[in-house]
Amino acid sequence: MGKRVADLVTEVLTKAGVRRIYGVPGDSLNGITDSIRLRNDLQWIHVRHEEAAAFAAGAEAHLTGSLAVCAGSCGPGNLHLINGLYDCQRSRVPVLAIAAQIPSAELGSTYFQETRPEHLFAQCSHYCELVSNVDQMPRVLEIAMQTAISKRGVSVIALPGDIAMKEAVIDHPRVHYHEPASGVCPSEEELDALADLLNKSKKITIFGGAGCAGAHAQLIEFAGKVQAPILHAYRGKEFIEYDNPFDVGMTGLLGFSSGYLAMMDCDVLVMLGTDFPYQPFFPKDATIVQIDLRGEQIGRRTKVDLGLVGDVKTTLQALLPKLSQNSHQAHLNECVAHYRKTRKGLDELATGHPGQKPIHPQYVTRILDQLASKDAIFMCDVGTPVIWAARYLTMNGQRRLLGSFNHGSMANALPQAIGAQATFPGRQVISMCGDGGLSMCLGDLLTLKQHALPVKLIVYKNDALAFVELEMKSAGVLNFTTDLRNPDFAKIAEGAGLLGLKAETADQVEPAIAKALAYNGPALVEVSVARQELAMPPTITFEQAKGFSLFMLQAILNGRGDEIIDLAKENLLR
Ligand SMILES: Cc1cc2nc3c(=O)[nH]c(=O)nc-3n(C[C@H](O)[C@H](O)[C@H](O)COP(=O)(O)OP(=O)(O)OC[C@H]3O[C@@H](n4cnc5c(N)ncnc54)[C@H](O)[C@@H]3O)c2cc1C
Ligand SMILES: Cc1ncc(C[n+]2csc(CCOP(=O)(O)OP(=O)(O)O)c2C)c(N)n1
Repeated sequence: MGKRVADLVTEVLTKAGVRRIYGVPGDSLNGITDSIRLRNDLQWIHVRHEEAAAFAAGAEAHLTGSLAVCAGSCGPGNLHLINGLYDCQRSRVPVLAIAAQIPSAELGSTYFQETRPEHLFAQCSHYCELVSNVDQMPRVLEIAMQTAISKRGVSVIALPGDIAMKEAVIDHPRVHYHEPASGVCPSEEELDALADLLNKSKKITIFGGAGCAGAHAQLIEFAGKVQAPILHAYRGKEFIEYDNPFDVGMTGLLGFSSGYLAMMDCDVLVMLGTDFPYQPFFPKDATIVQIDLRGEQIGRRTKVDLGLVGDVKTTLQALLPKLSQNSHQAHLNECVAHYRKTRKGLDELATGHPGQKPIHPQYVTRILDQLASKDAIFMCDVGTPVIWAARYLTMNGQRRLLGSFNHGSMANALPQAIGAQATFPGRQVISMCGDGGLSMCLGDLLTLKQHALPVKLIVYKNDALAFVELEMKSAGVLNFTTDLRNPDFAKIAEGAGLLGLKAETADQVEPAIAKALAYNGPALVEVSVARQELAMPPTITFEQAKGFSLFMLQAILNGRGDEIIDLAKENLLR
């Protein structure tokens, strides 16, 4: 027998630069895993839950910009991929999922484990096709890969196990892949209109997002020319915040008041490559310009007065020569001064003294930030770790920061770390885990040991689903269903073959994190942090304030006044 379809799949993938596939095996995947066994240029990363495989592939794709691959066996095996693939699709990272399918002759008979991947994955992919005939290969695979790469998102091929084992008809790759590198620029007339607007405006604010990746120099030059403060949406933090004298932080519920002020108090807001989703944080009266690579993004979140299709770097390069130097500095100075004040206030919360318990999570993150290497890759779980990462991690152009920012799924940080560490074995990879988040994907601690991935996990143990508690409080709802009776995570880590450490008082934080970071292998540090640490939004609206007092009233009426006193102690009386 000549080359099998499965061998053709692995050959096409490796020729396109794919070096590993994350997944869990199963008989419908036997062709693929057997083909990997016969190669020495493709690694199988065996995770313990397929969702972790999809998150791991997403992290690899995010960090490298290149196609990454995950796989699941038929039915439940590939169903488990779905949540992670949603995350990849919403983060716009190129990922191919191989969803193995039941034997092709059984399709349509409600056979054992039968599902319809073409339907199931339709919403979280740009392309999803069943391979029902060997003649379709490698074309369907290549279309899937090309679509994931050029549309930046997920493609799925549903591959019946029997077809993977059949002899391939065409036995060689047909397409040479390269990363899209074309510059997209608005027309001359559009740039002139934008330059006219900016040249006659005094109070301009720039709101940048992940689309500013690779355009740092142009962004800084632009801000200097128009004398504008720069605030960022969360996914833009790693690309915008560093070496940036115009930085005024973030806006949104977990942003800073300085970001909020810069956004609300401008005449012209220039959105650059951001899809920041929260409408109430956009100004109502300002003239709004939006520049995005994808035309369909324009006007999605706010009214837009001038929408231009272009990539940030090319557009700014073409725009800059058309701009005159703005001589009005008051707005910029005011916003930057406000930012300094806000930053100082935030830094004052990041304190710890010997014997102090519970530990402030801000302090933990500050220490982590100080001890982590210059090119560390951080992941933060959805939960309060997103707040601490946004406020206390310092980016520098080399460090990276990943989360499930657009999809907002819990339990992302450990699986994303698997992908990051497998791809960059020599870099420090650090997961900031919630206790709820970690316990949701606990099985994949074992993957760290199995693949010798020296990931460092910092567990913010607050014995609660604390982020939900904050949401409940501001909505005026009493906390319920949010308690966690936690295990000893350090002992669990030890049992799984990791180094397990604990910090129960503030003075134990630094030595424990330092020891974990220096350890030559995977390590977990369980830190007992305050449960009631309030993460105040940048400005409290009347509705939120009302909700908070309502909560207090409810708590007191329900005989839980002690909780209010705790809240006050931890936040107001510090
Ligand atoms: C619990 C929780 C709370 C959160 N709270 C906040 C908050 O308070 N504040 C906040 O900011 N975020 C918050 N987030 C994150 C938020 O949900 C969004 O993920 C984030 O704001 C989006 O960031 P972004 O616009 O940079 O990235 P994206 O949403 O990825 O948008 C990037 C945009 O850039 C475009 N683009 C890509 N490449 C280019 C290019 N080369 N040139 C031009 N355009 C390009 C894309 O088409 C897209 O429109 C929170 C997330 C969670 C989970
Ligand atoms: C898969 C999933 N389930 C539920 C939620 C809703 N949710 C958002 S944050 C959160 C709590 C996270 O708790 P934990 O990981 O312990 O972090 P903490 O906020 O306590 O620091 C929950 C339940 C979600 N976003 N994703």
